[in-house]
Amino acid sequence: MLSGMTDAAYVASPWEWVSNQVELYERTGGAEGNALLDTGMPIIIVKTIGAKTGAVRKTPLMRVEHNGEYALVASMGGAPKHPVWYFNLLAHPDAIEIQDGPKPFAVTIREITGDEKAQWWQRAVADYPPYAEYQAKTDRQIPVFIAARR
Ligand code: F42
Repeated sequence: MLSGMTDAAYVASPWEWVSNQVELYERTGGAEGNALLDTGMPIIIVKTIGAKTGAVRKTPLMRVEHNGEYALVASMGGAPKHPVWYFNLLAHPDAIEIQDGPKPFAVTIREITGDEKAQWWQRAVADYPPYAEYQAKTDRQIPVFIAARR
């Protein structure tokens, strides 16, 4: 566990289907609750620290993995605004953990742009095709971060 994450309290997502998924995933070490609803498509859990509250937040995202790195796609279903966790990542980049299986691990993160983003975007859409629809339905550029194990 990283310092800074030890003392902060966990505050669950106000979206019940999301907080339920996190609870099931953590309780079973990723054996259950590891896919998006009934799609069977795999997810990971990303822990961030709230930009304003300092609370621990846990956000399921689609699993887009390549050579041990993960793309974190701030799509939120193509909503007009970035999800709040995007700002949490920027505010506390040194306190991020990913869970992809039984145990969480600490990661470094960086937001990507240009050719690198284009390449990862292809991977993201290959793993989860609705990302393309989400980008088409919003005016904002959907941010993508790369997370790498520390
Ligand atoms: N969302 C994605 O963006 N991309 C994905 O690939 C994705 C996949 C996915 C798979 C399974 C699943 O269950 C959910 C999935 N989601 C995916 C949804 C994702 O988990 C998030 O729920 C969604 O992106 C919305 O994120 P959000 O951070 O905006 O969450 C809102 C609902 C939320 O939790 N709001 C809290 C609240 O109380 O209203 C605040 C949370 C927070 O971090 N607050 C901060 C703080 O300091 O504590 C700052 C508050 C502020 O106002 O700045």
